[in-house]
Amino acid sequence: MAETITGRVVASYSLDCVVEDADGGLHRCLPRRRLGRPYCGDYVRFRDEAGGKVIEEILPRRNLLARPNYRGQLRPFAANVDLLVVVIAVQPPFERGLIDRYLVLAEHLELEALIWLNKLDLAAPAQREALLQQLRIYQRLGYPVLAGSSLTGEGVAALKARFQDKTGILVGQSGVGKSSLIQHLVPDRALRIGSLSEATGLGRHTTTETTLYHLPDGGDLIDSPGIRTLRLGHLEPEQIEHGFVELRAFQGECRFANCRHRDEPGCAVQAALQRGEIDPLRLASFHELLAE
Ligand SMILES: Nc1nc2c(ncn2[C@@H]2O[C@H](COP(=O)(O)OP(=O)(O)OP(=O)(O)O)[C@@H](O)[C@H]2O)c(=O)[nH]1
Ligand SMILES: [Mg+2]
Ligand SMILES: [Zn+2]
Repeated sequence: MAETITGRVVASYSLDCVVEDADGGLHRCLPRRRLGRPYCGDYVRFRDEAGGKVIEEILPRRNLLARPNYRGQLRPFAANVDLLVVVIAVQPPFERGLIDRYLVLAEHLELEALIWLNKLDLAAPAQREALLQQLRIYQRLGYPVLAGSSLTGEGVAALKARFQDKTGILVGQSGVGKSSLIQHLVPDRALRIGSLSEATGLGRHTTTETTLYHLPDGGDLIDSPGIRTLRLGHLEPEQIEHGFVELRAFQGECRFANCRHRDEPGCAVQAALQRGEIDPLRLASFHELLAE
């Protein structure tokens, strides 16, 4: 029997997927029936058999990202992601609540997260300063905040550098410039799609659901059409609380074990808020997420 080869799923279609081996070779593979579905980003072992290439094993995943389908059910689409880039822009204006939501997701999935403020070319110096000031809270919490423009390319090199040895995805509301940014990060995107179509033998017009691209200077990016609708599935209050890094420090400090940090007596979080140690907008986001 042929040896198994280790590779990574770089494109997934409805039935089969494309696996890339260590030398960059692309292989169209079908999973063994009992295996379940491999997703883009999965590391797998496959075997070249007479009838075709067959995935024998999906190696343990670090995480699995899901998004809702047209019926609102969560469906996985990407595995083994390290970095979540939250894209916001000068225009359309951003809401801090949405940023917080993405950061809770990142903490829940144990992803590194960073914030990229795009379309900086549209802001005069004073407005730039004001916007970055609004985002300073995230830097204080430990999330890198980068800014630039996918139109002029300003700042993009610093963003690229963050992908080194990582698999990242971009999320953010419609119109912030995710697709434009991907053009910068993966300039040979069309070439990649071409060779993937060749590997599947399905022709150039097959729509991949999800694709993993290599950045020229290192690192990978997983892109998927519906990625922007990435959202929190059902999370328990404890999980939401865990997603706010500044609240973790107070775990077990409130008088009541199930304290939601509103107006309960002996609340350590409210006390920290009074001392100015907790940002009121962050606490408001926390309460908003709890209420859903
Ligand atoms: N001025 C300026 N315009 C930009 C920049 N980046 C993108 N745009 C424009 O903003 C619009 C939206 O950009 P897209 O890249 O399509 O945004 P998107 O996030 O992919 O949007 P969806 O696919 O709907 O989620 C386009 O008209 C872009 O040309 C930028 O850095 N500066
Ligand atoms: Mg887009
Ligand atoms: Zn409390």
